[in-house]
Amino acid sequence: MAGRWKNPTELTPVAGNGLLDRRMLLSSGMMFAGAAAVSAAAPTGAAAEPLANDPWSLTPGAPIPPYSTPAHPEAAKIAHLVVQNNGIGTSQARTPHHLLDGIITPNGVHYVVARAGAPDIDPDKYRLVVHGMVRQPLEFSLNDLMRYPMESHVRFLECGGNSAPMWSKTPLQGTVQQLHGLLSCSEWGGIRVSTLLDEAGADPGASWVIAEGADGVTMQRSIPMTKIMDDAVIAFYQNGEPLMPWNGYPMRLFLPGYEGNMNVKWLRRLMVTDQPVMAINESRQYTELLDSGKAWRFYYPQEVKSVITRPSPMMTMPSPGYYQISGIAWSGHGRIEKVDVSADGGKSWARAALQAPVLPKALTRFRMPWNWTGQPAVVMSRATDEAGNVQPTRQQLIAQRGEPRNTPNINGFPMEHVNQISSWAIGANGAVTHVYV
Ligand SMILES: Nc1nc2c(c(=O)[nH]1)N[C@H]1C(S)=C(S)[C@@H](COP(=O)(O)O)O[C@H]1N2
Ligand SMILES: [Mo]
Repeated sequence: MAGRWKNPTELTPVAGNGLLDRRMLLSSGMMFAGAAAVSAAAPTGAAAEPLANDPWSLTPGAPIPPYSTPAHPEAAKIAHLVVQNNGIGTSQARTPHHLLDGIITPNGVHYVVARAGAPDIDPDKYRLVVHGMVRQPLEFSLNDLMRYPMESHVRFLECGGNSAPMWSKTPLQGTVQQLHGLLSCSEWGGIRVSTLLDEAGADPGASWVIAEGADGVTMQRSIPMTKIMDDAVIAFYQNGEPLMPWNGYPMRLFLPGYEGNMNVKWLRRLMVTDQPVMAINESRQYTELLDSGKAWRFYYPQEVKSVITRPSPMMTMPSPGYYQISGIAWSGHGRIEKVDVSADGGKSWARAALQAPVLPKALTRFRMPWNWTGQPAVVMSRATDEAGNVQPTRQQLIAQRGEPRNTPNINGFPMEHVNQISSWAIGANGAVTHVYV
């Protein structure tokens, strides 16, 4: 084995500042050797001595609880970042992407945006109605709906206001959770909305479906009939278990790739109609006020985006040497085609490895081997989706939308659908900060 191992410094870089060929990741032995060769924690003679029995090895362990939760302080760091408004007004919780890996968001840290908290719904009394321009209005109990053909898909969900802190005039310092945490990815299980509309007999002249939630704000959004018939789902399951209370239990609308706000939680009504309802969430909020003074409304897909989750702001790189740059990419237009990574502030780029599965409208994990020399560096990622959309630079987005008008607080939504490239600077001391290049 040892003969095959190479020190990463002997590997040929593929782009500036020490980016290494992604194909290196195919050889795990080499990768591991690389880490060991530069790691301060490389095995020593002393560490290889027989292990002492610590207290946890000397007594029977804890009994299995009915439902497991991360209990150890280290594991419990994986927590929501909650901004609560005493149940009145909008509360938010952000997903800690800087502490996660892979593509699935654990249910307990799925992001939340809720206008009126999570309603305490009795599933036995709960009803969903389908009415409006239909031949036959329908009313369903939860048990009725459970008999319909079910399917599940891994899909991301992202608030239209996610990444809004990136629109600040000066780079706000925060974790990936603070900057990009209104984003999660789950396996959503449920039934096609088209199945119910076919049964109700939707009028061919109908072009919209108004979805309404059962929470205290009676949230409504207008969904184009084309999207409803294409891939809209009424979801009951989230990563295999019933929806979490804050994510819409017992059921929510799920519209793959479309802005989070349209995915109405605690869904109780689908009204088939021929015009949008002009709810506050589509006429005033979740619109872009353009420099012309006009508002850009009814803009749905979440655009192609990516972010490096490790290393990322507020972290410190312990020492120079081998690292794996790791991050997530996603697009509301379909699959991620490629992710390019730069370690020299965008002067040179190289392709990252995309980890399977690469699913449409789902988070995609990318990885890039990197030998950090210890010199200041700026790492960036740029995603391209299968529709050919390329994640814009900050300058390109400003050219399209106009200069940022205000410096938002980290929880504000001054601009929707912000998908510019994120740049993380690594100082000579290893500290990672958010910069604009
Ligand atoms: N009924 C209802 N649906 C809702 C909301 C809400 O407050 N009430 N918030 C919306 C917003 S703004 C977003 S971004 C998503 C968030 O879904 P999540 O909380 O499951 O992540 O739900 C949407 N659906
Ligand atoms: Mo949202």
